[in-house]
Amino acid sequence: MTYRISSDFLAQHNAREQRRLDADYDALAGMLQCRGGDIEALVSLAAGFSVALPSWGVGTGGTRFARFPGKGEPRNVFDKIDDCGAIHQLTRATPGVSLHFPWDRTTDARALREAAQQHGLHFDAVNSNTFQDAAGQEHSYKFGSLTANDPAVRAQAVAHNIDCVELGHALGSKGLTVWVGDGANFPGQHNLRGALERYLESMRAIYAALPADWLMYIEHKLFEPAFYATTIADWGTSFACATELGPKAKCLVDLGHHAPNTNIEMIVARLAQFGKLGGFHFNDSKYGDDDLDSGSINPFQLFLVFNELRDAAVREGDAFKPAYMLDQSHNVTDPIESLMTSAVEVQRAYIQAALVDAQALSHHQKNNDALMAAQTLKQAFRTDVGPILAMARLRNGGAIDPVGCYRASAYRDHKRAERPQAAGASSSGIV
Ligand SMILES: [Mn+2]
Repeated sequence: MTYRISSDFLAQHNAREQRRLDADYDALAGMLQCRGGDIEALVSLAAGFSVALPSWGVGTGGTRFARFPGKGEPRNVFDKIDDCGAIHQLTRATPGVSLHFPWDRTTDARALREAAQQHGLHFDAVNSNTFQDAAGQEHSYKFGSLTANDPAVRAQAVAHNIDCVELGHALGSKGLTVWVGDGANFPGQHNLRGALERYLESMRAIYAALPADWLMYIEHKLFEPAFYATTIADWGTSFACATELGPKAKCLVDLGHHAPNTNIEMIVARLAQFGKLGGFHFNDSKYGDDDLDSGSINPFQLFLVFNELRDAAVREGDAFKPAYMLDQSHNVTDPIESLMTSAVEVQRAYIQAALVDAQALSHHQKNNDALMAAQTLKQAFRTDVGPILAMARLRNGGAIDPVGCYRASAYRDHKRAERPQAAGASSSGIV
């Protein structure tokens, strides 16, 4: 039996934090009441929010220079599920796990499904991987996968994606996220139009294999590993491909996959307007695809994204359900602490956006009062909704202070003892 934080330990930790939370909560409730807000409604909203964990995120990440492994890292997908379980236990906001094949491949889907259920977890979208060569595969992806010139390489990449769908289906997943690094490093290396035509032909074959209730998420990224021309570089290409493929194909926005200073909230608004916003990979960045913790660099941008999602939800109603996933690489922190903090940051942006006075905003927009419109957003963004999030966690059986509770439990030390270093241990990656 592997170590788990006991419910008694969690309850004792919460008992020590309760007084401070109650004081903060009462103060915030009073403040919101003066503005005509209802804190209980916001707690319910927060309690219903969830963002999926990336299985690859619980291992220490790395850069192309080096990886500095942490102690007690997960050695296989079952260890990863245990760590995801601990994150969900304390945050109560991360019931979904997004797997990555072949890193998380298992021959016993039933055992994996049961392991997840024991932690109250389910499987979110699965991710295919044709940006590196798997051990023993016949053809190399050095010159592309779904867009490769060689039809045998394309066929292998298509077969891998269909294999991911079948594995995911056996695990109860409902979606496939496809990101390919395909592209060119030199002008002239690719026929730019021809590469996209081959991509679409490959994607049509994968699309045809999707179960009826599945979605396909097309993830774009500006550059890297292709440094001259990436085939699916931007949301426009992603949108065109999703439109070509059909209603089960949608666009996935990874916040780090744009040029610096790109207005991502506007991309979100466009995709939502035309029914193609499939979901998100949340992270933060300063320079490129940095995969830093969500909300750690530009929390205002995250808030503005959620402000557009709030607007879209009002317009589209219950049918509007984008998939929320984290996609980060943790190089200098304990991945469990980073993922807990990040899930809370995304949840925070969601609740801050819910605080926006939509009526006042609309009024200021109609009156061309730019200053007051901006102030309306800022007022919501500046509100410290921490006590709302903590109360939602507490009522859902989680921790008032997830990182504090995690550290006090010495979870990582237990795992260090349980998980002796094995060859080919933790798989993690940047996608
Ligand atoms: Mn991603």
